Amino acid sequence: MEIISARLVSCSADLHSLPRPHLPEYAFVGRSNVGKSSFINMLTGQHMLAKISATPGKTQTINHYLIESRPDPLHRIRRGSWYLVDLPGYGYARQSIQQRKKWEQLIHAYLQQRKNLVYTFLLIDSSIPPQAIDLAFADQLGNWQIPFVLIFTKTDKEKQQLVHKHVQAFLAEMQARWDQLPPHFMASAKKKTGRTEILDFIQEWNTRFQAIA
Ligand SMILES: Nc1nc2c(ncn2[C@@H]2O[C@H](COP(=O)(O)OP(=O)(O)O)[C@@H](O)[C@H]2O)c(=O)[nH]1
Ligand SMILES: [Mg+2]
Repeated sequence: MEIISARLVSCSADLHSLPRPHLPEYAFVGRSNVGKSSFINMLTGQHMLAKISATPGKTQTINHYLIESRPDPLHRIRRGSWYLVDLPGYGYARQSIQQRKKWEQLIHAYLQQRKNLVYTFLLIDSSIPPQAIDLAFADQLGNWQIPFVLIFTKTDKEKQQLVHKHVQAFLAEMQARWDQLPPHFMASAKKKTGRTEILDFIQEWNTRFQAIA
């Protein structure tokens, strides 16, 4: 897939103000500081699109980016549009209980109700061992039967052996709970890896979305 353009089209603080659900949509979620903004910038090839925040846990809105793409540079006609959604991060330590409750209500309602949500991408930091809060969130997605994919971020940050160990440990924890493992990707925003695989995945599901719409 080739990205033609990407722009922020809406920031919603509640479900009533979300854009019309007519395009395939992919949501990105993860612990605050997991590298989500960096990843979104890398994926779209626009380095200023999502803010790489010095003060994490601030944004509490559901941000919709309208992406225009084509399967490859040779396809001049077969353009497609889809939404990339940046969800506010969880697990920010300095968040009040009230803020956390508000986050939960908004995100849970969005994930369970959004009709055009094709896949949710759950970002996991590969530079640290499995975190209980990430496993709990993955379990919750599974319980709600929301299709999701794992993206292991920051794969450049530690020695490859250690990264591998963390990823395998996370997958083993998942396997102990679920019959099937979700698909997973490895990515580094710094080294710009994982981009092609994830864009191809989205391309494939965009085609399926068009087939049923
Ligand atoms: N080494 C490395 N650091 C990264 C990578 N992606 C993000 N970071 C760093 O991790 C921190 C949090 O990144 P950010 O994208 O703001 O995370 P967010 O809070 O999940 O949106 C920043 O200091 C980034 O520079 C990566 O692929 N490799
Ligand atoms: Mg961010």
